[in-house]
Amino acid sequence: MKISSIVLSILTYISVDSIIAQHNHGDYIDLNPAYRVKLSGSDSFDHLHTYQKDKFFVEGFEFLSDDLMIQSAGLYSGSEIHLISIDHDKHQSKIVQKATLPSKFFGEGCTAFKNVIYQMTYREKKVFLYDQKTLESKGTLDMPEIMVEGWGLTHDSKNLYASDGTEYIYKLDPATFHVVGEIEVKDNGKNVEYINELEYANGFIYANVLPHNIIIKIDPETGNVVRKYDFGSLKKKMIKSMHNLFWDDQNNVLNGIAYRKSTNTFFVTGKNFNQIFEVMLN
Ligand SMILES: [Ca+2]
Repeated sequence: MKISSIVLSILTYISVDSIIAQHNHGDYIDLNPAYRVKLSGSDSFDHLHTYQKDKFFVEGFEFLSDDLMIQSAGLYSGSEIHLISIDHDKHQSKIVQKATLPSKFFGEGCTAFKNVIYQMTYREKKVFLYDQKTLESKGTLDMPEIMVEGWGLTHDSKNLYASDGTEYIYKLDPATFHVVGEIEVKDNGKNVEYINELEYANGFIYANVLPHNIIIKIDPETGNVVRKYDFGSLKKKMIKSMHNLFWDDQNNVLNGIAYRKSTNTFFVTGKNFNQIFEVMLN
């Protein structure tokens, strides 16, 4: 090989590698804080109630009915899918049923569509399916190649929507989990990467953004962020009440948004949070 071709190969390698780093479209998402998007500001919301909950590494959160929720709990050797009953008078929640993932799978976003619960995995490229009532296994599907990892999941009346840690939200066919469209999320023209847990409500997609305390509201037609809600002060109050000297603020981030139709409110939680905040987003 001539010296010039060696130099060319090195240059090609470096430039391809840096593009991957910039767009996070490598094998895995780079969690280097230097790549993290800056988000600030808050639109107003009303904090209505605080519900107590058991602490889990929450990766998915959604209402099945008025007083029953699904929750996906992550981590290797600790991943589960939960049915949680909600007591709206006592403001308490309780796991009433659960299924456990094999230890080599890390549970991620979950959603229920036509009586089937879908639970994605972080880097294992599999989606686990369960019967919505019994949590009996309904098999698995493969995640699309284009998705780098599995992060958040939600649905509208026709499709599922999944995030993979990049600035993209993929629209999926529920029968096959194949990509049928994509949304590129932008805030004032700048890509918002690290899109995490998702919730579809009233024509918009609400999303957590790692590692922020901010929930963004996205117009799925344009990908534009139209509202931002900062939960930093509610989280701080919760941490104070926990009296936990070893609280890991880096990992215990806001993650988990569930829309309750009957009250038009959102139930918001996070990784290892012992509370759910019920809020009205303005
Ligand atoms: Ca959700």
